[in-house]
Amino acid sequence: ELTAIFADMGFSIAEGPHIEDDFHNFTALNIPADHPARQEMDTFYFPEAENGSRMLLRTHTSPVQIRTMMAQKPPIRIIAPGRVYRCDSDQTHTPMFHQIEGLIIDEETHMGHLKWVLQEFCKAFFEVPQLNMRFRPSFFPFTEPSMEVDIQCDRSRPGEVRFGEGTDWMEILGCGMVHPSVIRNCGLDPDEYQGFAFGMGVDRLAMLKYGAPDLRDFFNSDQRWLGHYGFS
Ligand code: 2NM
Repeated sequence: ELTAIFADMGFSIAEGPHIEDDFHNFTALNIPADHPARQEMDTFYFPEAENGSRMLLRTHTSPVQIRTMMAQKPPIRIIAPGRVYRCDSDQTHTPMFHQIEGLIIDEETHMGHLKWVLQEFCKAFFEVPQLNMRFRPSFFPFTEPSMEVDIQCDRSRPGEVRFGEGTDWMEILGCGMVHPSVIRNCGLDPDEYQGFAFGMGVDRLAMLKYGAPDLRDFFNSDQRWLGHYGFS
């Protein structure tokens, strides 16, 4: 459903390996050596190879974007959906979950394009004709500037969230202009090319849209739960 919305907007679907190396998952993305995301605590590492390097389970789908930028020249317009892995388990985190990340790189792609793409996406996904969005300044090592996006919603009714109305806000995704260092790390000239990227948690979005309280239930295969949420 999510991928189809972006495919209809002209994005190509891109995929990549789930077992990645340090360069594609961290280094190329401008994530410094001492960044907490690199630590054993958050990342599933494989045993060390003879040359000292360690493969890992990708912690986001960004390595797919890196591989695409290294393999082809702009214009690039891709959407990368898929499984990602982090050592985390509680009501809102599972050790395997799904992300979808978009990337557009061209000569003059700017934040106005980013806002339009995300607005069109939100209207399609939440099935409303209009909805207010809020772009809050944030930080990611791989984008500058970076933003988190909230959408307008109404939480005043017990056990129900309505999107596109009301005075509450819900955070749904992160985005930004791709950092010049990331573009350079992929062998492209940041003075020639620029663009934006965004990412969101598919399972978390499903939780919000369908009002399921515990993310772990998505992977328990309980027929009663699947039937209740209309997945049977
Ligand atoms: C996010 C938020 C902001 C992102 C950046 C890239 C790349 F490879 F182009 F640098 N891919 N995805 C990105 C940017 C992902 O997820 C919350």
